[in-house]
Formats: sequence, structure tokens, C-alpha cells
Amino acid sequence: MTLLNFQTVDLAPAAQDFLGEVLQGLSQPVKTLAPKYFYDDHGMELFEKICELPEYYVTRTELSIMDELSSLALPASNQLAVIELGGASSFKFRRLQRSLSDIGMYIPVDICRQALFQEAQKLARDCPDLKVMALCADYQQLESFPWETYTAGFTPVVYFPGSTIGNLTPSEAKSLLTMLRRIVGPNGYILLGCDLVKPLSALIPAYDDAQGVTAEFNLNLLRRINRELGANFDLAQFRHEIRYNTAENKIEMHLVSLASQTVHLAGTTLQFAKGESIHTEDSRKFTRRSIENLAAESGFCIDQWWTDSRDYFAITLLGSVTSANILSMRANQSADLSHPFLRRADQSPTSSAARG
Ligand code: AVJ
Repeated sequence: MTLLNFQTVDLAPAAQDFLGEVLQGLSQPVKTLAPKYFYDDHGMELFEKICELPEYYVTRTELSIMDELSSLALPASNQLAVIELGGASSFKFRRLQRSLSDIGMYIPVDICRQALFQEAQKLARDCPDLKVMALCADYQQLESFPWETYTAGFTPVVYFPGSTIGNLTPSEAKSLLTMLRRIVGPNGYILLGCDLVKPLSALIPAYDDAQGVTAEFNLNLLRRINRELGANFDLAQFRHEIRYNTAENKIEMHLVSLASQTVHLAGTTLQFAKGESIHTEDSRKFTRRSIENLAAESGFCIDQWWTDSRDYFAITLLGSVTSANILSMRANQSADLSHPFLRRADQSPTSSAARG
């Protein structure tokens, strides 16, 4: 049976240069590997396990906030077209549908073609009134995509959940948001999930859990390099380590070499000193102020802001800077945003609406 509300668009994102990036990252004075390579099949399974760990509050907290946004209506005159970055799984979008009214179109974007198309088709079957367009693309390809052809008549809302933005450097995050600002235009929005700065006693165990699942997830990157690129990393000779970088408010994941050793990879010999680390991930933690600054640098401001009772995670609605919300930004700046009363007032889905 053909589905009238379902289509796929495949921009055929270029295959990533795994070997090139690994060689490049491991030949730097400070060795690094990109976190996007964590997610092979086993890595995806491990990440799902992480999301269920008692210590990993991130996913649970984000979902609990989403459930609080009952019947959130955005001030838009059109139906919404929700564009989800990294939307190969429709799980969070289905939760969002319960709270965000008037979604007419859903455009999940991912490079993981098979999962993306399959999940999107299932969703289209389940929601006959929703137009679903699965877009296989990388983020760079979004800039030149002819959005008007597909989203004309809708108000675009980019949905970027999970604090995935925390993997980016501040300048990468700024470029991404600046590009998204051009895509959604002056009437569109970004719905952004951000993990917040919090006590280290909560932060560290979330990335260094008692069962060792996160350690396994980190080490799996070396296993993947062995399997896919024919390297000979001895996983027993590397240890998972978490560091908190206070200057930049970020969790860093490292793999520390337990011995002085050499590793062979594609005809190259890599030297590791005892105690030398491979930096595998940054997971930045935000404050309301830092999100405000990031938004302002890319032409947005915070229209609405929701958090949980512990202030562990925030879902932020960014709208473009209009005269109306410039006024409210000025008002906010003169107030102390860390004041508990202001924060409590801000938690209500309706009370912090700044657009009118
Ligand atoms: C998927 C990037 C949001 O930073 O919390 C979880 C990845 N790394 N445990 C995060 C991750 C280790 C996760 N993000």
C-alpha cells in the first residue's frame, strides 16, 4: 500500500572518511577521535543502555520536561513543520507530538539512511494526518536544500534534542545555529535540548557509571577501528577516564594508555606514552546565560525556557530576534536570572512566553 503522506529525499551524503579522520586525529600532539564515530551498531546499543542507567539523568530528565509541556501552542499562524536533526529514531518526536499542538509536517534528517526511512515510514503509517518527509543528508547539505518547495505554508521548527549540541565547540554551535536561522527564517523556531551545569557529584557518575557501560561505549571506538580499519589496539591497555573542564564547563571523555605501547594502523605506527590520552568526546554543559549568548550570536533569543525541578536539563524555544522579544531580553538582562523566584515562574510553559 502506498502512503500518500510519506516521501523520502536522499541527498546521498558523502561517505565519511573514517580512516583519514582517525589518522589525522591520532597524529596530533594531543590525540583526538571524533565522537560521531561512537555509533556503529554496537555503539548504538551501548548508547541506548546508557540512557537507561540510573546515573545517566540526561534522557530521563529531558523526557520528563517534555511531558510537562502539555498542549504547548507556538505563536504561529500556520501549522508547524518540525525538522528533527538526527531523527533516525522517531521516539522523541512521538513524545513531542503529545505536547506540541498543530504539527502538520515532520522532516527527520539523518545520515543513517536505512533506520531513518524505516522509522519515518512507520510514523507516517501511524499518523495519516501528518505529512512525513524523511531527508537523508548531513547538516552541511541543509543550507542549500530548497526548503520552500517542501515547507511552504508551514512554520518551520527545528528540533534538536538530547544536548547533542554539547558535542560541538562554541564556534561550531554558533555556525550551526546561524545556518538554522537562515533555514527557519524570521518566523521559525528552534526547539533545543541542553544539558545544564550541575554539581560534579551528579555529573561525573553520569559519564562514569558503576556498571561500566560508558567505559565500554568509549572503548568500543577502538574496537571499531580495529575491525573496520584493521588496527591492532589492545583494549586491555586503555582505560576510560572522565575529566571535568571547569574553564569551559564540559565533560571530557578520554582513553588513557596504561603502558608505553605502539599500535599499527593502515601502515602507520602510532606511539602511546604511558598515561597519554586520546580525547574522544566533549559534552558541554550550559547555563541559561550561555544559551542566551549562543542564541544572540546567531540571531535568536530565548522565547520560552522549561526545566526540571532540579535544573538539570533545559528545553529552550529559540525565536528570531524581533522588536517584541528584544524588549523582553532587555527586561531579562536587568533581572537576576539565577534568582529562584524568577526561575520558578519561568518553568510554567505559558508564563515565559515572550512573543506577542
Ligand atoms: C549524545 C552527546 C548527548 O554527551 O551525554 C553519553 C553522549 N557520551 N555518555 C552526552 C554520551 C557518554 C551524549 N550525547
